[in-house]
Amino acid sequence: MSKKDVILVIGSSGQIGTELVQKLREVYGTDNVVASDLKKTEQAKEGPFEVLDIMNAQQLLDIVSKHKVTQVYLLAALLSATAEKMPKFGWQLNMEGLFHVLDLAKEKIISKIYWPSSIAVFGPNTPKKNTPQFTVMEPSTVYGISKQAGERWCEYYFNKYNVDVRSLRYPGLIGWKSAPGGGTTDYAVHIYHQALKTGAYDCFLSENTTLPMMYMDDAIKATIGIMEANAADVKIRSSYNISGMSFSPKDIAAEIRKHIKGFEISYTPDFRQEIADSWPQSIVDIEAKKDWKWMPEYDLAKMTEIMLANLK
Ligand code: NAD
Ligand code: AKB
Repeated sequence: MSKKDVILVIGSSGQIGTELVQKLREVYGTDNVVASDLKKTEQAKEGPFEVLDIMNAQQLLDIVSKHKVTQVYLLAALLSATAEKMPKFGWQLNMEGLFHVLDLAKEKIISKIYWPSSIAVFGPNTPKKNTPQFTVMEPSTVYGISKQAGERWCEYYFNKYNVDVRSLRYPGLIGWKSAPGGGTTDYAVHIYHQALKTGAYDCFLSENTTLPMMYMDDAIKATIGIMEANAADVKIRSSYNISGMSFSPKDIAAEIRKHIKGFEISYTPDFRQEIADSWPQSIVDIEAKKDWKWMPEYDLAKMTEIMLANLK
C-alpha cells in the first residue's frame, strides 16, 4: 500500500471486520482506515467511521469521495444460516453490494478490492476430502450460490475491465475478540464460551461433522498477504482456496477437555446440519502457497489454548 492509499472496510463491525480493522490500522495507520457499517458501534471511538448501507450506491460514492478512498474491503453479507432463512434478501445483499464496489473500480474511482468468498462455494458433488482449487462446485445453499456467482463476477471484472480484485475462500473462522454472525461454523466459537461459562455445550451439528476451519489471526494474515502481493503473483482472480485445520465437534470437545476436565458435549443437529453436510471436510491450498507464499500457523491445539486463555 502506498502512502496515498486510504482503505474503506464495509461491514466492519462483524466477526472479521472487528479484528481486520484493528490490524489494518496497526499496519497502515488509524487515519488511513475508514470503518463502516449499518450502525455506529464502539469502532467509531477508535478511528474514522461512517454509517453505510452497501445497498445504497450513492452513499457509498459519497463516502469514497469524502475520504479519498482507494481500496475497499467488502465484508457486508448474509452468512450461510441466515441466508437460508431469507434467500432473496441474502442473494440481493451479497450480489448488489459486490456490484456497487466492482463498478467503482471499473470507473477507476478506487484501485483495489478485497472480497471474501467461502468454502460454501463447494457442494454435495464436490470431492469431500482434500478439495482442490479447481473441481466440481454446484453449491446447494443460497449463500454458496451467491459466493460462487461473486467469484465469477470478480474474475469477469478483472478480465474485461482490469479491476484489481482479490479474494479468498475462507473456511469457518474462529476468534475470541468478536462474535460470529449467522454461519454454520459458528458452533466452533460458541463452544469455547460455553465451556468456560457452564462446562457443557449442546452442538447444532452432529459429532463427526468435519469441516475446514481457521484461527482468525491466520485469516487476517492471509487477507493482508493477498492484498500486499504483487498483482502479477495473484494468478487466480476468482478466489483462492486457503486451509488452516479440519476438525469435528467431537475433536474440538476432546481438545477442550485437555484444559477443562469433565467438559460435556451433546448433539442436537438442526437445519445447519444439511448445510455442513454439503461442504468439504478439508481443503488443498497449494496455489495460494505457491503464488503469494501463504502459510498458516495455527492448529487446533494452539488455537484452543489461545481461545480459552483469552476468553477466561
Ligand atoms: P458478520 O455477519 O459477522 O459481519 C457482517 C457485517 O456486515 C455486520 O457487522 C453487519 O452489520 C454488516 N452489514 C450487513 N448488511 C450490511 C449492509 N447492507 N451495509 C453495510 N454493512 C452491512 O460476517 P463476517 O463473519 O465478518 O463475514 C464477513 C465476510 O466474510 C462475509 O462476506 C462472509 O461471507 C465472509 N466469510 C466469513 C466466514 C466466517 O467464518 N466468518 C467464512 C467465510 C466467508
Ligand atoms: C458460514 O458458516 O456461513 C461461514 C462460512 C464458512 O462461510 N462461516
